[in-house]
Amino acid sequence: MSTQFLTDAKNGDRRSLARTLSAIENRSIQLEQALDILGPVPDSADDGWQTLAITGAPGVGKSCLLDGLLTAWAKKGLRIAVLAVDPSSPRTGGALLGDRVRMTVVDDKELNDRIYFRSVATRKASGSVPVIVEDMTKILLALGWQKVVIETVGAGQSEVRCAALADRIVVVEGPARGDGVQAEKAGLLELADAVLVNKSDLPGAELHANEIRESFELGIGSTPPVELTSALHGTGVEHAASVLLDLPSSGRSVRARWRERLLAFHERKILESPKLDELLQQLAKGSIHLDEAMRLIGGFSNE
Ligand SMILES: Nc1nc2c(ncn2[C@@H]2O[C@H](COP(=O)(O)OP(=O)(O)O)[C@@H](O)[C@H]2O)c(=O)[nH]1
Ligand SMILES: [Mg+2]
Repeated sequence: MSTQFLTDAKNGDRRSLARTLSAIENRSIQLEQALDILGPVPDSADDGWQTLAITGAPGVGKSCLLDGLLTAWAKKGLRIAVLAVDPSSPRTGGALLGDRVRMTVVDDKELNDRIYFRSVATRKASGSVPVIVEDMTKILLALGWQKVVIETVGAGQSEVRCAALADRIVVVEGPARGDGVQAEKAGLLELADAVLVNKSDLPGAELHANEIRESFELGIGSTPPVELTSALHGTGVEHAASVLLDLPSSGRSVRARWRERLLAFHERKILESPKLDELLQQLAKGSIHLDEAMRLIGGFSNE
């Protein structure tokens, strides 16, 4: 396969960038192969973040909010790429199209050379979505995008793992629905370096922000910033943009994040093992046990 598109992507051609990401998405090239041509993934230049996840339930306003945040960051001169991950929708419809439609910044002639938007069609993805998203993120950083933002819904293991790839995690919430902070939500909040309670133009937003602050105070460790925003009216969005840009990693989230990354790493080893098919066959026949299968996959220490 010709790798001219990699060279063109490196020279700033957006269509070639799209093609590069598609090749990563459908596994027709390996990350290492691409990085040989693109050059290495740079280390973070300062102690700020290179990757940020925006996560939360569908419909809370992640995409609208992200549009406002990107506008504020692009105005500061930052070059930012977005990967919008949506498990439920084919590329031609549903929320994926919705995510792109919300990104008015992409159509802003003053700012759009600093923004790149890409959706990840997870239904089409062959392989583990967090692995694909991780590789795409590395490609974007290697190509000189200063920051990569991953938008992902905060339900389901695969989506939480996509979020856990990022240096910082922002959880977006909506106004109170009268059920307080449920255990399921608490699990996601455990990963949060900041919480944005969006739709502050609707009743119950302030109440929910307080419920979240209280639930953090009951837990151990530091309380991350909890900010109110209205993406619809732009209220609080610029403030949130500056809070997020300088956001430190909350000590509490670090362990939770590494737990997710460890699990993802483990999964990657299994899914990418050349022995996987054969081992699944043997497991199905009952000729080996799970622990033997794990041992045969290898790559795990303590053997
Ligand atoms: N009232 C109100 N509606 C909002 C706000 N932000 C987003 N929405 C609406 O919420 C819906 C879902 O927004 P979207 O950004 O697609 O949510 P996502 O699924 O979390 O990405 C859309 O109809 C938005 O117009 C807000 O601040 N206030
Ligand atoms: Mg969205």
